[in-house]
Amino acid sequence: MGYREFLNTIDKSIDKIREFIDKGKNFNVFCHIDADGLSSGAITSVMLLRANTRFITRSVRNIEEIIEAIPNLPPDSIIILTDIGSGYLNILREKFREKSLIILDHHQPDGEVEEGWIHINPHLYNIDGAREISSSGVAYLVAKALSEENVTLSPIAVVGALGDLQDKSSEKRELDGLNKMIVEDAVKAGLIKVSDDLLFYGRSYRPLHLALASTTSPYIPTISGSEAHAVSFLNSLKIKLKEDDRWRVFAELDEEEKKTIYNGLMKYLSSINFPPSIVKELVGKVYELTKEEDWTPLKDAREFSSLLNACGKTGNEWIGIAVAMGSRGELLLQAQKILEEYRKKLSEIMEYLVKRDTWQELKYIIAIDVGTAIDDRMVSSASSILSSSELLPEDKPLIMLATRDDKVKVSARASRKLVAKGLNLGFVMKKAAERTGGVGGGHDVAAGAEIPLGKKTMFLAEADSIVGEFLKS
Ligand SMILES: [Mn+2]
Repeated sequence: MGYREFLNTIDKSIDKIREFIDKGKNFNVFCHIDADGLSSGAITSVMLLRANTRFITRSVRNIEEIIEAIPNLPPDSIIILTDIGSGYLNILREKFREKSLIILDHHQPDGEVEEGWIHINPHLYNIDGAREISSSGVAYLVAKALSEENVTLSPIAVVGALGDLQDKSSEKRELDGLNKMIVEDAVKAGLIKVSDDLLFYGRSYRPLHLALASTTSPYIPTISGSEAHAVSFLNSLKIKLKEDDRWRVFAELDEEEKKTIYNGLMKYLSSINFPPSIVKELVGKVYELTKEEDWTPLKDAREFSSLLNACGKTGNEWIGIAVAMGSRGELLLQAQKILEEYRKKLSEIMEYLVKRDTWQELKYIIAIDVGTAIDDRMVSSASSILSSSELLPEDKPLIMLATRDDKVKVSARASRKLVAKGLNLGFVMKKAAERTGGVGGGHDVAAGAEIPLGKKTMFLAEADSIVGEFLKS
């Protein structure tokens, strides 16, 4: 659908971007703080660096931070927004009509852009921005159109797409659509190797029990986060953890052993009253970054994206951007430490959430209000894990709320089945936020909002009734 048109538009906008570069303009890049946001920020930064421009890149939590920052920029600087912006075109246009904006995003667009602005968004060409391409992919296509040398950035575009869980639309976890074209670029350039396997975390370098305990996508109740449970589970299946004195890793298991683990997990899950189909999420394509060291999380594109996500959600965005731009050494060690701590915290959060004490079942939605118990920046990761692990009823979307200062951060996720029935969470978040004095938007399967603290109950009631309207019709 519309691929050619989309790519043509990118080609056309390149002339304008090149003109800005030739005129020696200053660039200011704003990117969102999740893995796709930092990846797209890094891709744009490398593109500008290679074009010998002067630029500053910064990450932002939300659109407000951009709206506050723009008036303080040098008056003739070029402003690039990545992984944020398309959902707020009217506000941007109202406030910054006279500025030059370039928006590289994949969220559902709302409103029109000012004439002369560049707005690259797959939705404008009937391409599904929730599944077929991420903002990192958009930034990558722009960078590649500007200069062929930027093909080296294709693995980072893959990392960004996986960070946004764009591999979840297919039966087996695999990137599709324009993402697949980008994967092919990376494969052709010898930068990525694709294979089929079980997607355990650290499959090529973590001891089996640690890899199993570290896997959170899907989240395996009572095993994810617990080394002791992982060990006793593997022992019960008579899987050898060691070969002589060396710990074995998943990548070296034979097919028979992999099958034993897969079937063993299904049996185990049904024995503790969880759906055995959770393990289906373990099967898919592995995207390996061939040039990375074997023993780092950068080797596996999904782990690379968790590393960026961890940096972004703990106030270490710049470390993530630097690593995605190519820094290694001391910075990578720091990033790995951040990742380990983040994963520990996330697994504590998941343990708390799967107990279901905090869940509230409304007519059409499941609401979880964590108050200040969970950092608002971690809420979207937690809701992604919950929703992707079949821990939720398939027929109700999840709406999670966390409080920071006088604001409530909302994160919403829907199953593929609900989206197939016509539910669009981006629309739900936008409408419910509008009616309660906040802002919201996103994708059909995953969306978010920010609302004033006193409006939680009203917001949930609005969301419940809007979801109901979608599902009744
Ligand atoms: Mn994104």
